[in-house]
Amino acid sequence: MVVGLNMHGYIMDKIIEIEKDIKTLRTQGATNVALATLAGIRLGANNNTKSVFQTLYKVAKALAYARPTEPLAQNAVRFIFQKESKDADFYLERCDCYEKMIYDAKAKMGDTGVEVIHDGGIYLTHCHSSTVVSMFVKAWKMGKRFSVIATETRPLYQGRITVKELLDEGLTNVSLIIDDAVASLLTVHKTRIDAIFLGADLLSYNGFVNKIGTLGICLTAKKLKVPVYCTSILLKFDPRPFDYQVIEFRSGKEIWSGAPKGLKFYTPVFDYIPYAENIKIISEKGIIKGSKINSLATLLYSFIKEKTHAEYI
Ligand code: RUB
Repeated sequence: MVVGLNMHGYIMDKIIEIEKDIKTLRTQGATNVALATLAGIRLGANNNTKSVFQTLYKVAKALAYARPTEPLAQNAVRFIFQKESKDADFYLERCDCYEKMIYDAKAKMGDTGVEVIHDGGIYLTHCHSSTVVSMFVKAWKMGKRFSVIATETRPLYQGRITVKELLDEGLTNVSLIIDDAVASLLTVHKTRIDAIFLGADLLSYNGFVNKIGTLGICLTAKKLKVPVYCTSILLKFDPRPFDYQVIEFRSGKEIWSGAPKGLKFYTPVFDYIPYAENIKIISEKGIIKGSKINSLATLLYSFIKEKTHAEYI
């Protein structure tokens, strides 16, 4: 929690609001969480505090760890706080630099991604990934004509955000299905789903993390040999061995706000999906297999493996 910081009240309030938006999912998706974290650090940097480093580091950690499986935001903390400075401008520059890294990587990845989107294709997606949406939009603007089927993604219906954004951008063949229809769609109409495009919150050595429901989709796709593209920049790499303990559980009220008293819920919001033959990662380094993630990510972004300056003090 962002509390007890030496800051002007209104700046503190704005940072608390950013944190709340991340926790309540008003700000959702790995990229948006990382950008919100940068926005919070920038606000703090404009606060004229005496203890610049300590204050900004606390803000950054609170926002980047508001949701546990967001290495894109957490790697921002590693990158920005490698060095201690009394100058707030230093941290503003580091924020700009990290944001540019995100956008450059996304642009490169988008160029690669559109190559596997073809005229007449029928593609499935799950939840709301800004990365997947921008890839579809880019391909559409290039003149490719294809269909997208999105799951509604219970309990918070992020699939509705996906279809609205695609329709707003002019895509004409967009459908929404309930999550439970995926297996039947892939089985009964399997020849008609050309590929599945998914986002990722976290990339690990052996698998990736994405919205609950992704594992079921991937297992069905594996059985039916449907290609799965996990679209993710390598800045989402977390070098630690994946630990199921980090999977976030949320309030049962998100499933049923008026539930009968005493009802219990099981509420993980993310799945961990081991890499399989049919899963490839669309990244800023091209289309790669999961086994290449570790070497490529740490070569490209060596700071991911290093301790931040703050971890030493
Ligand atoms: C969002 C989700 C997205 C990834 C990738 O879950 O699982 O697929 O975060 O998003 P939630 P992006 O709604 O719980 O945040 O491609 O925008 O980084």
